[in-house]
Amino acid sequence: TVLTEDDRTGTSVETLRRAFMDNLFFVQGRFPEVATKNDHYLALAYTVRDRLLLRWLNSAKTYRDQFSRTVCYLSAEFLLGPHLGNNLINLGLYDAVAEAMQQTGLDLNVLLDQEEEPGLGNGGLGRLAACYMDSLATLEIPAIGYGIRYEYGIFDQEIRDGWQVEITDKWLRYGNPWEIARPEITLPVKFGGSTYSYTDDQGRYRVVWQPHQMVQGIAYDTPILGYKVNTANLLRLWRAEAIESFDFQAFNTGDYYGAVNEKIASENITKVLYPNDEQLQGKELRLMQQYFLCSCALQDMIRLYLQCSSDLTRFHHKFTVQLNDTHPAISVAELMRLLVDEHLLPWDTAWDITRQTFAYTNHTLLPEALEKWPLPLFGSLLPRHLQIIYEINQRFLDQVRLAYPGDQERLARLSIIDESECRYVRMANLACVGSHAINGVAALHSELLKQTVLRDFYELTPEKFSNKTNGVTPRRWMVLSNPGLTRLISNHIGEDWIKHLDQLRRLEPLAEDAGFAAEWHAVKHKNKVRLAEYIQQRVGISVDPSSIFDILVKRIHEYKRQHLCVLNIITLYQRLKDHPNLDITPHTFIFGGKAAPGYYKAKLIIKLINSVAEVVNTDPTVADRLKVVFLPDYNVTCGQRVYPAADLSEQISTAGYEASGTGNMKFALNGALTIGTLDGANVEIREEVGAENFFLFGNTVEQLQEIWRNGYRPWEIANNNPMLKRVLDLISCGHFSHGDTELFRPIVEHLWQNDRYCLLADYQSYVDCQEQATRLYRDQKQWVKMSILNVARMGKFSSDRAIREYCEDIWRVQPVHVPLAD
Ligand code: 26V
Repeated sequence: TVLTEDDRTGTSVETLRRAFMDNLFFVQGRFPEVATKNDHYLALAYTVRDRLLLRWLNSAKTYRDQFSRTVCYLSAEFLLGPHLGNNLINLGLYDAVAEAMQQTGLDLNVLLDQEEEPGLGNGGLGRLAACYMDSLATLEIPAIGYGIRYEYGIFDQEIRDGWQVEITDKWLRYGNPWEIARPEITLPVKFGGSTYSYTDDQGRYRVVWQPHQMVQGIAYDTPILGYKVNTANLLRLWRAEAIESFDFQAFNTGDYYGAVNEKIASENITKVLYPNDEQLQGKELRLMQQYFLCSCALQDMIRLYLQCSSDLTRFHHKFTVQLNDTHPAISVAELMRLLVDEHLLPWDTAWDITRQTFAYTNHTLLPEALEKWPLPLFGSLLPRHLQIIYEINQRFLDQVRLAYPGDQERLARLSIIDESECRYVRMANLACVGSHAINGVAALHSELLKQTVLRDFYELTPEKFSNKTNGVTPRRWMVLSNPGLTRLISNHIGEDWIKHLDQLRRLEPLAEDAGFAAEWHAVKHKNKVRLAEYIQQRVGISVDPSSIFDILVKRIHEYKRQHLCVLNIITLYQRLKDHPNLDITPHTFIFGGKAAPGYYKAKLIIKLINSVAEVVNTDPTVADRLKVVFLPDYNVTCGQRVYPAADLSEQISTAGYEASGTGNMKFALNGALTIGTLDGANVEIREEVGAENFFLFGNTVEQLQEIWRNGYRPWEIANNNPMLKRVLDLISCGHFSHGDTELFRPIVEHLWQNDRYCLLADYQSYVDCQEQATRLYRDQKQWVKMSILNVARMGKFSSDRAIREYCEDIWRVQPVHVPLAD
């Protein structure tokens, strides 16, 4: 039989071309002669979306018919990156669509560049959530991602005079073709007010929360398609709106402007993503965002549940909820409130359900990053939740007293309420008490968690703790971003590796194959040429693609030690000044990353990088042997250009501070070698790729502990190291700041006096290691071989592996196959 392809679902080049023209005409309302690039992008996006929707509706129907056990990933951030290319890859339609566009006289790459990425996250944590959504769908696991639809995502970064300037991210300006608004799915969320209690006619103790303010959450759905499967899961993001826009109570009573203000206040809740690394304790709006997300998500789950069953006591059989850090930890109290107050379950039953529902992932050991909310703020915004937390805490502490009679200090440390000076609600404690599983994100991090910030919880309930080392999706971070390497690999070992990354092992024998190595080198070189062109166009600096591309991209933070890399650059510069004919490996340093707007030191580090760049790039003595580039507005899109072009990956945080890192995995997967400390997932990467294929430097966690025990005296290190002293002096004397001796004083003085990240303690080791790496780079045969072996051994760091572990150990959830029937 001859099947005519449907324009909405067909996949032949001809059908795709026709569907595109149809959408250009009937959705964008344009004829070809006047259509803009954006019209073309949107017409193509709608063409792709139709194909997604077919799979999505099939998935939804399958899950509903089978009442499938479902993972709910609760996260304040989802840093998705652009959708179009990724959906084309996962649909298996990339080449067909490229062909269809070409036949229409268009270049797919130009259309891909039109997409403004949804930057609904700060960095690693949000990007991890996005990788996990990709893997959940690819592994055919029923899943819903619940998050916030921020009107403004992470700010766009511009660099002016070397300083970071923040620009609002108007990502929705030209519309978002990937979401479907669900105005009929709205849920009420209450804030403030007071509570009262009474005994109902059946003799039950009831609490009523009379809020001061009510808003409604509106669902916006984005389908997340797996790789070459029919599974498309749901990412449901919530937007806040006033409950009834203008016929509000206040309006009726004549207070028109009061009603307008109420509306504005409601809509502010989902206005903007908070940058992390900022003191959030006093930020009421941030707490409102968190509660808004939790309440919408849990009400939605209960709504879905009640569509198929009226017995809420089995809620945790249908849903398992992962808390992505403590941002959604109020969920613990909210689920209790919904079950006890609104669905009238007994406390103990509700508590069993709650604990069996939630699991908590910790993402940081930095004590100042552990969330706590001042009690007065918490109580005025969420009076009922504070009561519930007191009740949870009382019952919990009763158990602790039984386990540790008389141990008052331990009791105080375990308490959900911090009673020292000001009183606070400790969100990590709430998350631990309310969850059946707690995990860290790399082996070292999970160990340190048990020894430090969550030590008392570990001693109390060791069986709850496990490690789930992070991973990244090879679909976005290899197939989409590095087509050259993807093709080369697939030509030799087939395509299985894309879903089973361990298969990359089959590349190992090819590391000895000269022909393969030459091709490998050629792919990397091409990627470097492409990045060099981008750098030229973006910042007007010309860099040599045959120099070593040494790259450090991540959020700017003192613990990540971007300034350690700067000290090495100045060291090389100084050497060249001392010996102008010194034969060094031509070296291009590339930086990228945003600083939190309120974090002055981090912004000063950006200024330092740009100031050093200005001097080094224009000094005739250097003669192009050293180049320093700061790429503005580092984001997912930029990452996709950067990782494939890297020779050397900088992972230089102070040991014990980077929970995992995921950029380290993206670099190594794309054939960069790593220079790094024994921190986060670096430890495991080195274990996998082999110590001989990894440039290790710096003090270990244990050595640093020893240093602090004996007293850290950085000034002694500097005074005993002539080159280090010269480097620091060069900054201080204004060499990079047009003679200004004040500008960088905060950085230098701090390093010199009491730097908690022990930068000077790792300086010499880093400089030596850099030299060893750059020397080795001259032996291209050896380097390429190491690069191939790195990639061959990176299988462990697929997010598919991570998600499989979560499914087996924490979620106890199984794949559900979705057939592609109509
Ligand atoms: C928040 C704050 C807030 C206050 C001041 C300092 C500070 C520093 C960091 C943070 C972010 C904490 C959560 C987070 O983003 N963690 C990242 O999670 C990634 C995914 O697991 C992991 O790879 C990164 O190592 C970790 O930093």
